[in-house]
Parts: sequence; structure tokens; C-alpha cells
Amino acid sequence: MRRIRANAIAILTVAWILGTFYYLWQDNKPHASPSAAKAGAGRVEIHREDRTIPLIVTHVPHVEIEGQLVGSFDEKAYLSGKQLKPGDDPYRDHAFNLQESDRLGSERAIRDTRHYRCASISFDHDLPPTSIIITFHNEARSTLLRTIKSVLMRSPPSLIQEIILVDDFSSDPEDCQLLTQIPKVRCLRNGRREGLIRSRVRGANAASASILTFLDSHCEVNADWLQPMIQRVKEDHTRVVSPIIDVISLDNFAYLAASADLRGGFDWSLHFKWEQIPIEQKMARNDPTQPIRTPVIAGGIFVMDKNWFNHLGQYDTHMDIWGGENFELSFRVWMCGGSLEILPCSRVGHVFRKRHPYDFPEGNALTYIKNTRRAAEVWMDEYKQYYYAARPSAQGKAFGSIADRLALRRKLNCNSFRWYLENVYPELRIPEQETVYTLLRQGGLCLETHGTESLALAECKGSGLNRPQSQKWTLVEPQIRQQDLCLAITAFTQGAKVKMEPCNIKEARQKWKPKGPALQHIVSGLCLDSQPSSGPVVVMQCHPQLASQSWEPQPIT
Ligand code: LR7
Ligand code: MN
Repeated sequence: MRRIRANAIAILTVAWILGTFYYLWQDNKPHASPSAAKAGAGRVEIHREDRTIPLIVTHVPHVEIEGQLVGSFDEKAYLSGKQLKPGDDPYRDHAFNLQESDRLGSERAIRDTRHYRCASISFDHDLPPTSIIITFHNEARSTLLRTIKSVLMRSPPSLIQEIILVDDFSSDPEDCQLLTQIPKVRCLRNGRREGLIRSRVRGANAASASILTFLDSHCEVNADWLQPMIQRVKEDHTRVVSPIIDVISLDNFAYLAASADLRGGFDWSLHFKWEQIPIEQKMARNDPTQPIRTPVIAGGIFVMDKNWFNHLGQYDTHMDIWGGENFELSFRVWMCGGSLEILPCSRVGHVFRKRHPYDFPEGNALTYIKNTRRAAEVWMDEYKQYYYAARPSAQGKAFGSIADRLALRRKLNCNSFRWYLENVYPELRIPEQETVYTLLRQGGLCLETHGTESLALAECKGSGLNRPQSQKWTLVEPQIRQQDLCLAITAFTQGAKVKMEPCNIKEARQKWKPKGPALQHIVSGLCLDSQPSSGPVVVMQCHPQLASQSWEPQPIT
């Protein structure tokens, strides 16, 4: 009888232990929850955890007594120096709910969103310290201060060499200046608006630590966010690492866990997006603490060795204000011998917004085009044609000289964009791959350009992909292209010459369509014609059966 009771107790105990483990495991599994919400203008998919009792509460292990942490800094005075006036729209100046941010205070506890296994990972005792670089333009005082205090509270003090604020010509210099009363905080103020790219370079040049950590000015770092990143960079200085970026609600400032199996991706218009890691990689991941390789980083929050940052050419400082620099840096890192990864055991919250709360002196769209065009022109080789096809408005827009960046690419002896696509981002679908380059053949001859002004039939040269550029065409209806140049008629009349000019999707003179074997100019209805042979190529009344109007587009393989 006693034996039976002892057995029953043993069985119950085992069941209880197993049950507890199952519960813990469930809680930390990423949920494919139907309530997955879109946040930040569709930029991130998050999985809401509805539990109210967090299993691991963010302790504040490194916090010292208040005075030591912030020194002589008078937080109340700083925050009350700028306050929302009754009746003001709390979203107006920052595109998030300022009232809610101000109400929160600078030191709130947040849920530890890591997988529970992260808490037991250990790090080297001699990790090198880092310089934190935060650039900002008219950031709200409460979000900026919370960013700084979260860093001081949740990082081992020995790892924080300094926090460099780069004030990108905000209206009030005191937003930055007053914060230098906090120990370790330095403030550099730009004498004019530079944009985040040049501001970060300024911050990096001023940094005294050997490792750089970049943060946006409205973040909250989570428990032990820094050690995993510094550890990875210490082990291999060519790694550029980012945390999982959690979501801070722009409405109520709730801190929400982001999904742990996303990586950075993009489409051909160079629009950043979060995407699921490929299924084979997902299946092979049996350890949720392992780094995730990512084709691109979101851009704002990453850790990089300072010598490696300098060696690779910092940033393209001809990019203005905002945008595109994350692609340029990501392509450069991968193609020139480094790697990019997201570390699931490092978590940083960020306030995702739906609009920019600041102005772009040259306009938002033009600036994005200029910056991404620079990235495409320098790094994407022949694949830049897909960027132009996906973003036709980029054609013909000014982007300045890229000579320095091309020289840098040569000096660093970087891989091709084709290598990047094959080895880093094979999942990026290449549009109409097989029919990309074509010859425009007539009999045994090929249509060839001589500069932009003249076109003629000439002997077909080279073979395969080694054909000369002057004979390689891409047919992206309605355009007939050679890189950024498009075939255009010079007048809407019979016998008008054709020439090459910068592509512009709105330009009627550049629009063509096939008509049997002929190529017809849409508006005039005239057809591309090689008569008189050896003379200039013109447009004539369509007679597709004529040999001089018969062009057989022939894919080059
Ligand atoms: O003129 C400016 N000067 C600045 O110093 C404009 C902006 N900034 C500062 C700004 O105050 C902020 O601290 O630059 C930082 C980034 O600007 P945001 O917060 O308006 O941009 P974002 O969060 O929408 O932008 C993401 O993409 C940018 C592309 O240029 C940058 O790489 C941002 O750092 C990047 N943010 C992140 O990666 C955080 C995660 C978001 C995502 C996805
Ligand atoms: Mn941001």
C-alpha cells in the first residue's frame, strides 16, 4: 500500500516537472498568432504576446544609485523645459504620441523579450568597450533621454566608453547640450543640417572606442542587449551585427516583441522589408540563440568594428538626410569580405513611425532616389537595370559624382553584385532573367549604337555575354533600352531619325511595341526602319514584311 502511494507521488512529481518545462517552452516559442499586427507603415510584422505576467522580468542589474547614473543632470528640469501645451496635437512634431512618451518617465521596466535560453549564455570577461553613436534631428526630449538611460541601465558600465550624441542642427541646441551633464555623454552639434549619414560619420570619427554602436534616437535597449553583439564582433571583426528590433507602439508606447525569425530583405526598387528566413534555414535552426544571416540590415541599430568601418569606407557621404545608406553599407559589407547578421539574443525596441516628422530640404522622394541611385550605380552592376525598371522615376534624376565610391570598390577588390545574389540573396527573384539582353538582328547584322546620336546596322560582334554594350539591348516594354538610355524618335514624322537619350517613362518619343517582326513607335504608328542601309536608322510607314523593318530580338545567353 505504501509502495503504491510512493509511486503515485513520484509519477505526479515527474508530470508536474514536465508540465512546467512545457509551459516555459510554449511561452518562448514564436507564436504564429492570428493577432499578428502590422506596425510601422507595414514595415514589420510583430507577434503580440498577451500574457500579462512576464516570465522573465527585466531586472536592472547595472543600475547604480540614481545620482551616480546621471550625475548632476536635472531630469525634471530637462523634461519640463519642453512640454506639450494643452490642446496641442501630440502627434504633430514627432509623428508619435508625445503625451504618452512624456508621461512614461525615463526609466520604465520593459518585458525581456528574448528566448529564455539567451539568459544562460556567457560572454568573455574581457569584451572591449564601445562608443554609442546617436544622431538626431529635433528628437523629443523624453524619447532621447529614455534611449540614453536605457543604455546606461541595461549595459555593463565597463562596456560603455561614451555616448556620442550628434545633434543634426535641431532647433534647440539645449536638447543635446543639457544631456552632457550625464556622465559619459558627449554632444557634437552640426552647424547645418547634414542628414543622418554624414552625422554618423562625424560621430564615428569622434569615437574613442574600437567598436562602434549605432542607435536611433527613439530606442529602448533590452536586458543584456550589448554583450552578444560585442562578442560576435570581437570573435571576427568583419561581422556587422544587429539586434532583433522590437516595436515600441507610436500610440501608447507599449513594448512589443518582434518575431524572432525575420531577416532584412528588399525588392528591386530598393525598398526595405522584413521577410521570413528561408524555410530550409528555418528547419536547420535547432538553436534559437544562433545568429541569423541577413542580406541587408534595417540600418539604424548595429555594431561594427571601428577599423573595419573605416577600412570599408565608412558611408557614402554624398547621400543626404535619410535613406539608402543601409543598402549601400549592406552590399559593401557582403561584397567586400564581411558579413551581416541579426542576433536573436540581443533586443532593442524602436518607435516605428508612419511618416517623417522632419523636412527634407530637397524633398523626400528626390532624396531617396538620389541616395538609392548612388547605391545602385556603385554596387549593382548590370542588375541596376532592374532597379530602374522598378523605379522609373529615378531615371534622369541627379545623383552627383560616384567616382570616389567606384575607386573605393576597386581598391577593396570587392565581389560582383552577381556574386552577392548567388551567395547571399539567392531568394531575390530576378525579373525575366532569360530574356534580359537581346540583340536586335536584321539578316546577319545587328543594331548598334555609336554614342547617343547615331544608330546603324553593323556586323554582330563577340559571343554570349561578351557582346559589346553597343549591341546589347533590353526590351522593357514600352522601352527599348541600353542601360539608362532609351531608343527615341527625334520627330513624329516619316523619315525622322532615331537616337538614344536618358530614359524617361513619361516620354512618348521612347514608347514602342512589337508589331509582328517590326518595332512600332506607339504614338506615331511608324516603324523602326534601317533603310537606307548603312545610313542612319529612321522611322517609316509600317510594312512589317519589309526586310528593313524586320528585327528579330534574339536573347543573349
Ligand atoms: O536629417 C536627419 N538627421 C538625423 O540625425 C534625419 C534623421 N536623423 C536621425 C533621426 O533623428 C533618427 O535618430 O536619424 C535617425 C533615423 O531616422 P528615423 O528614425 O526618422 O528613420 P527610420 O527609423 O524610419 O529609419 C530607418 O532607416 C533609415 C534609412 O536611412 C536609417 O537607417 C534609420 O537608422 C533606420 N532605423 C532603423 O533601422 C531602426 C529600425 C527601423 C526599421 C526598419
Ligand atoms: Mn527611427
